[in-house]
Amino acid sequence: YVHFHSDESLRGKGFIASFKTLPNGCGGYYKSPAGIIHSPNYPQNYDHDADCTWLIEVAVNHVVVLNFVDFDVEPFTNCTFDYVAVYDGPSLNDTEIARFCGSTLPNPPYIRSTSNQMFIRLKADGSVSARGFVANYTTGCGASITVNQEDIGELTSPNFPHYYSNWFNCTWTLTAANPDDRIYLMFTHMDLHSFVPQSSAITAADTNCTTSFVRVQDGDDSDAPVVGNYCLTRVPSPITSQGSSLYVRLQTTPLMLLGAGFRATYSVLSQGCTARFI
Ligand SMILES: [Ca+2]
Repeated sequence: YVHFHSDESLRGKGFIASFKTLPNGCGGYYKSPAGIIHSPNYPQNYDHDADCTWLIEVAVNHVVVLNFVDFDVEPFTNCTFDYVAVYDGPSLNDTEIARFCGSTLPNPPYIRSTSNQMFIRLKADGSVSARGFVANYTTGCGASITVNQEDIGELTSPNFPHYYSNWFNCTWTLTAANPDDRIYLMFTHMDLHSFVPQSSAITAADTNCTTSFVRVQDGDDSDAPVVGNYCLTRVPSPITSQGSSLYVRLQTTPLMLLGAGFRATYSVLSQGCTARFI
């Protein structure tokens, strides 16, 4: 993405830039909700001295889930010669989640970021190369979110407002930055549907929100009191936490009907505001 902007006064010569694609797949910026990355030249060997970086960015308040499906990088103790490193954020300066080499699939094969960006680097030295790697990535849902007083954010199911078609089980913890404040959660969309078995041959729509639902709990973990389970197209009333946190869980099953999922906005109420209602 290149943006050129000028104001109303003073002119300059402008700029010239050239570009080229990198057909062998040495890195890139990936912004789609899901995709595949692979090492340069794959399935042929990567080049000596390869230094390739990939930045994956998914929707805000979601996480990147990376899954290696093939892996073959020159092995050596501590991966000193060639390696694939995964960082929890947008650059090399972020926490290194893992570093891999060798010819066995990374274990566990799934690597999750804690925010919506993940950075991956393939670094090779000047001798001995190998086939490299292939990895899928998808958008994972769930996050721990600290909410400041001016913040208004949104939670959505993955791919919202498009139909979901996956098995999700994800949680968001919303915590007010100021422990005296309350979390205010307001649902704007609810569209979750699924079947439940009635007998061996009959299924019925799940009207009790037992298989696909959004659950809100009044606290910061799954032990907190349940405020409600929500599904179908019933948009719940706004929810205010008793303490400074709400815990939100989305569960869907592969046996569901089409649904767009849910959307909610969150913000904080200052303690002075809620105190009047107690
Ligand atoms: Ca090497």
